[in-house]
Amino acid sequence: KDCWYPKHISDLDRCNHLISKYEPDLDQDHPGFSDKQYRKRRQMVANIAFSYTYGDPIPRIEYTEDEKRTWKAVFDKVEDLLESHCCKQFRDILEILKKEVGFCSEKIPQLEDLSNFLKRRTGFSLRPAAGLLSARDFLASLAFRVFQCTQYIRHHNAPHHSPEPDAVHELLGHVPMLADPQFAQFSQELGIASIGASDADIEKIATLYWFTVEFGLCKENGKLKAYGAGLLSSYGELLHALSDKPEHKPFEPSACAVQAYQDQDFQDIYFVAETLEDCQFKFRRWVEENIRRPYDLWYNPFTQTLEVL
Ligand code: H2B
Ligand code: FE
Repeated sequence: KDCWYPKHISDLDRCNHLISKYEPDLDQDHPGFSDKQYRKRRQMVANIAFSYTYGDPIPRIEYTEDEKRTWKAVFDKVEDLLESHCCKQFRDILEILKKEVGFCSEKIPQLEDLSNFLKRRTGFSLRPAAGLLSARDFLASLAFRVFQCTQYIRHHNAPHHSPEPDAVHELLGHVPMLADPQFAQFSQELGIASIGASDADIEKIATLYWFTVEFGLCKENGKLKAYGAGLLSSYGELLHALSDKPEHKPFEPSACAVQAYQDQDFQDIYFVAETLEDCQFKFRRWVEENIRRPYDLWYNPFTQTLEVL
């Protein structure tokens, strides 16, 4: 049977299905569970995402002192590891973000400003998301070069770990990488591969996303570096990932797509790409050989529409 998928970028207004997992209202282990004020704030920020529709400017948030301290704590720590642990693409774009958008540890950047930055760099844009989205909705948005981005900040009692995505992770980890043209193309291809895919194939593409975009490592002059956003926004896991504690496997899509993983703690396994280009080419070949669809899709950037060929 044919399943619905977004055809035009504005159809992403319907791609906002949340997965209820690790939310402060529901999970007793969440650091914000017993903090009424935090939960109220989360609700307020979530409402911005719920009422957002395509084309709106993203409302600005006045972040609290607690939230700003959390951002600074993570930003400063990651910056200490920038040269030794982070890939060149990330390092270069962080410089540009500092110059052009005033990216710094002292203030939390606004989604609207970063979205405008990305539009000029790679045509990516951001739209606010209320929390963890279903893999299908999240991946579909990437096909339109749209990144669904949370806007709330993790609880200040646990600045260095968040079980759910938050704005620190998205803005520090994902946004710089999406400003790299080749990485932006790879991200969109992950998205296009997911359109109309079976649930089983979505699972595989989400797993590939996990071990690349979230937790990918690559080589640089013979040394390991991180390019995954889950690492680039976490001092602790950056250290862990490049240490000799976890297992490092060469990136190979067919093995990676079925690798079991958990989202509670540091990963035990990381996949290492020769280069980001190599990762993209291997993924592209894997899609051609493994994802079967009765039609071919092309994204028309002039009309921002997915067209059946
Ligand atoms: N939702 C949100 N809001 N941010 C993410 O980074 C995210 C998501 N990642 N949903 C997705 C799931 C990813 O883990 C894969 C595609 O399942
Ligand atoms: Fe992420």
